[in-house]
Amino acid sequence: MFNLVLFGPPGSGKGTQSENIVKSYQLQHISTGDLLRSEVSRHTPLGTEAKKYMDQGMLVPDEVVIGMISSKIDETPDARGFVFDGFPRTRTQAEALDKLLEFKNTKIHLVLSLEVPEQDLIARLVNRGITSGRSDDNEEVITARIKEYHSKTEPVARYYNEHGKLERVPGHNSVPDTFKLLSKHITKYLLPVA
Ligand code: B4P
Repeated sequence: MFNLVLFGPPGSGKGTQSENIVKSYQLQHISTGDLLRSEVSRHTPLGTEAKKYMDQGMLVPDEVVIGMISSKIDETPDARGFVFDGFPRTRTQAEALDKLLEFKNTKIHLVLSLEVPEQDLIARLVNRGITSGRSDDNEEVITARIKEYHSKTEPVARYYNEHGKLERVPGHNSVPDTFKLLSKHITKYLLPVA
């Protein structure tokens, strides 16, 4: 089993690149953003709670997200591996993920951090907001999301760096060029299937 964390600020391309990675390497994709948006659109109690935070650009509480991840991993016990997209976003989530995976006799093998200048992040997300209908893709909420990233999520990169798992990858190039850079790191562990 090979488990990858795709890390980076809002709009760095985690969702975009995850799609390519899961196709090429036949891995399971777990995106906490997608899972939360699905709960919101189905008006579940979890979704109603999460929406309050997401609409303000704040992180959803750790216990909500960790519970969701645990049941998602259990859905595909025979997976070749997982791509965690947008998770972990706090040190508490990172420690919880390590424990969950240890319990399943596996671990995080690699963390790829997409590095993109802040002005590009804002431009991408504002642009997406024009068509996405996402309530968190307007300039005010985007600024709050980036602030939340610096205060709560950046420490996760330090955590993985201390464990020797972090690789920083430039993410400001085109989608295919960025995918090539990410693939260089992944193929040290796993060969592409497609
Ligand atoms: P997410 O859904 O994870 O979204 P994101 O960080 O904004 O986007 P991502 O980095 O995936 O960018 P994307 O590829 O889409 O989070 C949304 C919210 O959910 C959070 O704010 C939080 O409230 C909550 N949440 C999620 N996970 C959580 C957790 N673990 N704990 C607590 N709360 C959590 O790309 C963005 C845009 O850029 C797209 O339009 C794309 O087309 C474009 N793009 C991508 N790559 C490009 C490139 N190379 N060049 C040009 N444009 C590019």
